[in-house]
Amino acid sequence: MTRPTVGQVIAGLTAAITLPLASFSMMLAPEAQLADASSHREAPMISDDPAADGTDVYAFTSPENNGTVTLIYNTWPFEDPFGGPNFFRFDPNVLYSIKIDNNGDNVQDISYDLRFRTEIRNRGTFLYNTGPVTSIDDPDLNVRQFYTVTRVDSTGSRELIKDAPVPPVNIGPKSTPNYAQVAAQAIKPLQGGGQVYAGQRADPFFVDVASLFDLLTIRQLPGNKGGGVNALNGKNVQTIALQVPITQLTADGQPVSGLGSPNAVAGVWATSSRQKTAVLSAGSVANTGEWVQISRLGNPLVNEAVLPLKIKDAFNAISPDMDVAAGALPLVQNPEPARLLNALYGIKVPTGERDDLVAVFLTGVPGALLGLPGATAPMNVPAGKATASEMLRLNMGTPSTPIGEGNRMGVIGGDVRGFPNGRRLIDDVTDIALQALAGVTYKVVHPEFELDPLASQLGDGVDTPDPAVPLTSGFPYVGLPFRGYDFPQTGLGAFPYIRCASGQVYRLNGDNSIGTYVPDPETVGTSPLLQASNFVSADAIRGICGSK
Ligand SMILES: [Ca+2]
Ligand SMILES: [Ca+2]
Ligand SMILES: [Ca+2]
Ligand SMILES: [Ca+2]
Repeated sequence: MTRPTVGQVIAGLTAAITLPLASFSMMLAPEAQLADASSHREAPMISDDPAADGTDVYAFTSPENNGTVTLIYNTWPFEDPFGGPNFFRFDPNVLYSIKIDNNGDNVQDISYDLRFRTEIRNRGTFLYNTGPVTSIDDPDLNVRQFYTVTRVDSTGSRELIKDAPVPPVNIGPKSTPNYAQVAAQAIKPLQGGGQVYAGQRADPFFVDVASLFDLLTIRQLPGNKGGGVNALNGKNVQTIALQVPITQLTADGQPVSGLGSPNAVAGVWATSSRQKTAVLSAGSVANTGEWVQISRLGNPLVNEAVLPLKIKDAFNAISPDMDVAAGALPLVQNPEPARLLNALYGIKVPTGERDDLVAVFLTGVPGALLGLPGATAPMNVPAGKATASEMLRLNMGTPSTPIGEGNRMGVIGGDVRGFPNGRRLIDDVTDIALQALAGVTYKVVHPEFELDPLASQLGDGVDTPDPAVPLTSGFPYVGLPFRGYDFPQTGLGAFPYIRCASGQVYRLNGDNSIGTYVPDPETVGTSPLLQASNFVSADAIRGICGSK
């Protein structure tokens, strides 16, 4: 791995700073990325390389497997469910890594590295699958991916699994008729304990990107009463999920005895890297040389919410221990988006240096501040020196949250099992960030601060992952992918028929009202039939069908 020196990074930044910044409206643009989809397309360079673009990182104590932590790294922002004949996949030329700092010095101690390869059974066809794929090793799956997980630490590197299968993408009723079953077969045990899954899933993130990107518009102010549109509805991602024993993550190899245990806090971030040189020739590309990090993601929203364009690409290339030298600290201490909240909505934001945001994003939050039991409870401040460096920090002594439970506002909602203590799939990091920027976390550190009444009501009006693809109660927890066949969503007008809850089929009128009864549904043939599915809720169907 080539690590740029601090000098190189600063030289690059200085060069970038000299770029002209024209008008005020142009200067608003980076700030308006305040609530970008977590890390979907957050920086100019990586937004041209979606296979490597990390969208979200999650780290939480596992709901059903005590003594383990689940680490999730998603890539491929805004991935459509359809996409044949060459469907979305992991890039065999990318090194995907999930990294851990377990002793609070901001330097990685463990890296879980994944490399993928693609295998094609029959090159004489254009088909991805030559028949229904009903099991993970179904011979009808023509284009297959396999991967290796390697754990790297100070003692060397060790393969935890080799040639683990990636499930097919979720294509449609003919190609992938029993998708959930096939996907479940792709969950594989890791040597030494734990398990892994790598494959397409529904993007569990939720955010009203379309609105927030329109100069931070909140559709229904102040944002805590719904009314947002989830831009990730109907979008998939490529998910890498690892579930590993806590004893393999702690510095001393011992279990974590509780929140106050000195080995409890793990810093987590994920990276994508490509080899230094790609040589193009007709019909092929040869990659050689050292690995260069091109995507980095720990906390959601930092590179998009806090960092300006001049530093975004460099931030993706450096490791957390270089953050202060790269100038990230003052940017977090005095974040532009907070000023934007003031300028656009008149919210009275804190004016002092934001030590609260430094704790949330860079150093961890002391448990004493939150009134956690035991004066030494660190919440998610690592033992040793908690110097500023951006990573997700999880206290591995945190009791797990069963899927379907927990407060989406995490710590500021009184639920210390959630963000910024690691990050669960349900954590509404957009609303948390908006409220934190407006001063809710500042008030915790500075009780004398007079909080604007609007601050704790801010949000984007989208509160949960898409309920059409529910989180799974077991590993890997991320919902099954949207099915390509059901997209694009062309509106109900594309459906001449509807199947109501009774199971009976009716004609659907042009104005989406229910029409005449179809006594023999066979006559519908292959006409599109509107029914409760991944993207039409049972409620919507009931709304049209009434009592039928
Ligand atoms: Ca990203
Ligand atoms: Ca370390
Ligand atoms: Ca088959
Ligand atoms: Ca939200």
